[in-house]
Amino acid sequence: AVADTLESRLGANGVLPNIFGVGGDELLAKVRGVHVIACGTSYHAGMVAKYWIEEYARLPVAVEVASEYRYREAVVPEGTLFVAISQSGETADTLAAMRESRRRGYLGTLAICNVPESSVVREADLKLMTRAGPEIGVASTKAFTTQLAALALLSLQLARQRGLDDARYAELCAQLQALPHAIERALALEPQIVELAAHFIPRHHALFLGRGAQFPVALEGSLKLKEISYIHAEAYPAGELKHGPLALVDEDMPVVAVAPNGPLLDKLKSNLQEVRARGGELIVFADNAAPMDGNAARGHLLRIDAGGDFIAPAVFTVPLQLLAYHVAVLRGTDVDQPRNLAKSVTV
Ligand code: F1P
Repeated sequence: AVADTLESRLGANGVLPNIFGVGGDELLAKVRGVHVIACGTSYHAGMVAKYWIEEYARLPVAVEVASEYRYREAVVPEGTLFVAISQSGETADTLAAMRESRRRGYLGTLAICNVPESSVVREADLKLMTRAGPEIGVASTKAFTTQLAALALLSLQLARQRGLDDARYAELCAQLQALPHAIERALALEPQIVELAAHFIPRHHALFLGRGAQFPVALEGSLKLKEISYIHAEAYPAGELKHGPLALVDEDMPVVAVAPNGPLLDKLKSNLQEVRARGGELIVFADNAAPMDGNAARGHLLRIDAGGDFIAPAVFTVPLQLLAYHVAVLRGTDVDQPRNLAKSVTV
């Protein structure tokens, strides 16, 4: 699905022209800021995009759940692009937010969506379709990774227009080209993840930690666990631990951490140390290149080839999705049709 979403949109020299629709590149060139509006999993995809667009395109990005956005008087600076992300394109709050945005003076609207004939797509100025195919289950999985692929294309296009240097642009494009393979490698970790899933069976709660662009990935991992296994899970930026959640940590609390390589790794390791000191059971998904020696390696450590800093959030998502899936299978819940949830929330 991710390969399909990138196909015919990313060439050897970068993002291909007008993939957002006729006149799309011209409109994007005028963008001075971005508001992303979405619900659930799609909202988490938007949170990842905030890190990408702010870092590479140096544009301010606000991300908000659609159910709140439409009930407050948002300030819209000139040149702001409204981006709606929705798998179904029929989520009532997202659609209503997009309609509300029309009277708030945006530069234009962009829909990132999986269903071409949906209301959100029909009503948007620009569109970039994800090509996830039909989602069988209620909980979004490939919808999320394809949304990240689409948002990565948007981030690259904005970055290019905003003067990101050639070498970095080429390197980011190469990472994105390689994303489908990196996801395949992550999927191959399934046997190890089945073993890790067993640790959640007698448990009722779990904590997920991430930093930077991996914080939304931790949020998404915790949402998947809640949705399909009914285990209460919370996600925090790891630096927030000592501001409250650390009080929850004891030997009954599995703590899942996403540890990519990079400048935040040392900070994350000291956060993990705080968990360990309180007897929490650590399950760490760490990049192959991240030094996790000595104390850092204690607990359960699974190595992942993230394929680069840019695409790492999409790659780290996969083992967290697999973890939620296998915990749910072991608990005997219906992974495709979780209780109380609907695929498309249209009212
Ligand atoms: C938003 C969403 C999904 C979730 C569930 C309920 O849907 O929160 O992320 O998995 O299906 O709705 P959408 O706007 O992305 O279609």
